[in-house]
Amino acid sequence: MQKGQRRFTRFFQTCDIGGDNPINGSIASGQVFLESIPVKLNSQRVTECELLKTEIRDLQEQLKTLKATVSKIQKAWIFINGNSAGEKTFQANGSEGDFETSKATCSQAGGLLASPRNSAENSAIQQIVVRHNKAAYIGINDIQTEGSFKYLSGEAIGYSNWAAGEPNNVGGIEDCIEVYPDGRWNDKSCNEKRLIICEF
Ligand SMILES: [Ca+2]
Ligand SMILES: [Ca+2]
Repeated sequence: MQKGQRRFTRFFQTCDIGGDNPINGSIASGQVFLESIPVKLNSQRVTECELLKTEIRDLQEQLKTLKATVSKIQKAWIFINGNSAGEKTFQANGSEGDFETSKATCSQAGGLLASPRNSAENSAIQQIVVRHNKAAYIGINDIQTEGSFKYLSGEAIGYSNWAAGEPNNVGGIEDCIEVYPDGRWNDKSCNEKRLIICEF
């Protein structure tokens, strides 16, 4: 998008658009209200200004097409094996691993081990667990301080969905969390083999 950004900058300079112009706010959404621009320029700059307007319109068209294409690919991708909740997409490719392997696998794929922050996200994870008929680790643990469950970022959790009687830290070694097919959580040893679900 750098090329496009340079065009916008040139457009604003050429067409005398100030930094505090109200149309600035609409650029982020990919729309510029070209017709509302007050133009009091010499003819050469007006010509260049018009040219830039055309180029920006072309870019807007390209952006629209690109967005539509990305949206289709995203839907197809989710259809194959994933689920979405809000901004997140959850994916599993059927591979399994212990907690560290799961974490590394998702990280290598450019994502994060699934870390549900609300019931919608937990439900999306649950559906994948059901589909694969295999419990999965999530990106939450109390490895650092017993009983203090945190996300991989170190942030304390604000949402949980424990099964009855959990977390119980059986044998003093249950510091990771698995999600059951009913969506409930159980604290579990980090060394079991579980379905790997990543979020993107
Ligand atoms: Ca524990
Ligand atoms: Ca447990």
